[in-house]
Amino acid sequence: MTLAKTTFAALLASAALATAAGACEMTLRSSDTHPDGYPTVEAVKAMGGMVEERTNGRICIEVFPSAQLGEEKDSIEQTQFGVIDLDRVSLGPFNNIVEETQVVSLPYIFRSVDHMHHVMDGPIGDEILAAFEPHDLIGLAFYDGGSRSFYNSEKPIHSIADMKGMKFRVMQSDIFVDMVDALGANATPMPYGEVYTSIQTGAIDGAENNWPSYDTSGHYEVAKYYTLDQHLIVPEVLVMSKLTWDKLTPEDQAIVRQAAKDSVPIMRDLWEQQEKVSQDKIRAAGVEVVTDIDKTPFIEAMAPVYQKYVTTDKLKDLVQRIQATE
Ligand code: GTR
Repeated sequence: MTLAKTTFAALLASAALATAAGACEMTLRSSDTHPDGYPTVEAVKAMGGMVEERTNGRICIEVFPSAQLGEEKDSIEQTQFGVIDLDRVSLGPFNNIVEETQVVSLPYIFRSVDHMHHVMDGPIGDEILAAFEPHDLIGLAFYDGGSRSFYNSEKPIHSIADMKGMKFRVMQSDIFVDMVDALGANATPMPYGEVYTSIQTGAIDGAENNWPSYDTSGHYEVAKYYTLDQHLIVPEVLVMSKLTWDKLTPEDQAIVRQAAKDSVPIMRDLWEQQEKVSQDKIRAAGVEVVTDIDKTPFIEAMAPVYQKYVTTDKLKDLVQRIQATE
């Protein structure tokens, strides 16, 4: 942990030096919905440090946090068009674009974050990264998004029965709409940036997310009941516009790809620290956290979602291989 922090600081320092020297021939603009300091934002900055160092300052990365370049669905389109060069996004908003991402966005597909790492760090992860290319995107690396659970402003949820009729925001993906329907609640897909106000005004009762997002979005201020049903472990991805990629020499492409891979352990280390910090902050703020939840009925309720989405032989095979991964 100390090593990663030291490396990270050194990378940022070398990036600052290269930038100060004004040597960047190409500056890649990278989008993230999260604020400065969030693990994904800092990981892409660290990647930028590596890219600058390894290209002798020719290629730089500038991270635009807090959805400055747009909400995720729009930022994906902008990246496909080459307006944005790099985009760090959850796989959720890709579900309606890149079919293979649906499988790793299914509720309870991963048994744990470790299981998700084993799958995404292996051949299945490589296949999914490659699946972006026909959609004008280059999949570079997977990041973490912890596990997502429901929170709301109304009451503590102890069972599926408690969810009946409640309104939850989900990411803009059909799978998550069906997931919430299967739990007897109503789903409203909407951009992340609209969730706080929508809970505050009562347009929705709540949403679902991991500890760091629940914290940094401020949603815990308006939705004070969090139930750790952990229905989703959705990996996150860093993609590059294929238009930008094609402007790079093969050598520079290799540098960018390797730097993205090298930013993953930094991201995981920062993530582990942030999860603890966010959890402590949220509990200290008086949020009621329900931990004694029986997940079995939640898992069983997902059968129709699997039936609806896992239809082709390709997707069935992917699900089987994920389940068979230790
Ligand atoms: C976060 C994720 C973001 C975004 C957000 C959301 O956990 O890191 O990329 O997808 O959730 O719910 O929109």
